[in-house]
Amino acid sequence: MDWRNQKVLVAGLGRTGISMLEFLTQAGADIVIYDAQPDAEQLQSLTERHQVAVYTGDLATVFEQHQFDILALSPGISQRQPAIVDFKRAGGVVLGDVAILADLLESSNSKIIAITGSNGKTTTTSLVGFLCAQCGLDTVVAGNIGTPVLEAYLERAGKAADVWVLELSSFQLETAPCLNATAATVLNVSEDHLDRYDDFLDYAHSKDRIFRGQAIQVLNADDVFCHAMVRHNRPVKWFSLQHNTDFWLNKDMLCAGNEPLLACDALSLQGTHNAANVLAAFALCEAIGLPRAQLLQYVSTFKGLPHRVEKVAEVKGVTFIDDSKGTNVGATCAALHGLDKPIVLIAGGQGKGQDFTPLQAALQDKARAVLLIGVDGHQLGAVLGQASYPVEYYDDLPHATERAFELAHPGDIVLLSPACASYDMFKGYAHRSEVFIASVRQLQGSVA
Ligand code: UMA
Ligand code: ADP
Repeated sequence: MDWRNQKVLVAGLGRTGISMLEFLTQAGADIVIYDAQPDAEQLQSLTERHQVAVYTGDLATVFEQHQFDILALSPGISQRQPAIVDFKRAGGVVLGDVAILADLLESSNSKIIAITGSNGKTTTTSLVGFLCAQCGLDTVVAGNIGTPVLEAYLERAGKAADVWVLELSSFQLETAPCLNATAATVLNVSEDHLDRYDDFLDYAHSKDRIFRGQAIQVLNADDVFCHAMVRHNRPVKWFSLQHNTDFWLNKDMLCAGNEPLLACDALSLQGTHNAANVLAAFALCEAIGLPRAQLLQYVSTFKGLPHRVEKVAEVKGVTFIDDSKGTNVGATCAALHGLDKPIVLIAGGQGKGQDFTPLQAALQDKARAVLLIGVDGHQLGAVLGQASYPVEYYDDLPHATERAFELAHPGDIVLLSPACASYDMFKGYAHRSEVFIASVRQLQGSVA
């Protein structure tokens, strides 16, 4: 795409917005910036590097004052707000950073592996990136995982990569009309971000956009939404924790059809949900031509990521596990399912409009107690009804952690897996982990 003299409004001054600004400036676009509430630090670093008009406050006013051809939108901003709906209705084009990258890579020989899903995106993206790099490919890992795709593109300074491994959120997919990945997956679909979508189906539909183009589809045979996403006349590779399919889990053995690949014990990654992530990673890597023998050689050396069902400490026989990245109901259910000891669960935070009901069954016969925090803690507690285990509410995480230790018996697990976002009480999920781990360390000190 020729950006020269295009009038572009870059909306959002987070990492994505800055990367779009940097790229579009180099590409010769005529840029104006918008952010509803930029912080002082963002503004200072921007004005040090760019001479560009910055608008804040009401987006509709900016559209009234200027004419734009294109709105380059950050993923945190919903394009369903009336000002953007009107802009599109008047013929304006809305694009995100992933669409810009897709256009840049269109005529290159680089492969793209695209990964979305409600849960397991970061783990699978990291694993696929690791396997590609170990197999000798010049690999870029970017997207929702943390590094905006255009930041990664600019860092390469024009050097083509063999493969781009992209973690894509539903927000990023909304503004990516056609990615044309080489291989793409929807790992699973469970409720999340319902504060931004009309309903569950609307959210699922945004994930399906990852298959636009000609991508080989890698789909979860255990997920009803994935079945609805099959494109005809296109290769599909299925993975499953239940059924004999292209890549599946047969008891404790990862298999490809009838061929045993690897025992789960050989993996550093724990839990059946991670077996699903590994199977999907195999399917994606093979889809771009990586040899199975090499994948098998490297997969067991991949270490998991922090804050995802990660053991923190054992104190007087009680194991503390940090799953702060369990930010929706599906993730917390998967974490509970994968642990086979009595559990004191610490949960709660911002519920994002989710239905908490599936937690009831997941906690049945497993919960020693449930301790709830955060703005939607009471809403979560309400669905547990007349539970056979104590359900208590706390104003902060350190007190909940202390109480969890009191309630746990030796041999039990204290699991932080909130099923909620963290922003009501913390700077993010990593900060929530920090507070949890500090509380555990304090308990350790007090019993030593
Ligand atoms: N803003 C507005 N108007 C709004 C909302 C936000 O002006 O209505 C402004 C804010 O004031 C802020 C800026 O937008 O200055 C932030 O933009 P952003 O929220 O798009 O954040 P980025 O820093 O660009 O980070 C984004 C992703 N954030 C979101 O999708 C919310 C990051 O995912 C991602 O790592 C990064 O791009 C690089 O691709 C984070 C996330 O929470 C980790 N993702 C969600 C998830 O994983 O569940 C989808
Ligand atoms: P995402 O990037 O999609 O949030 P992560 O890989 O960061 O996913 O994992 C977040 C949490 O989701 C984990 O801590 C775990 O509780 C849960 N999880 C991971 N993989 C899966 C999966 N395949 N199915 C269900 N839950 C999962």
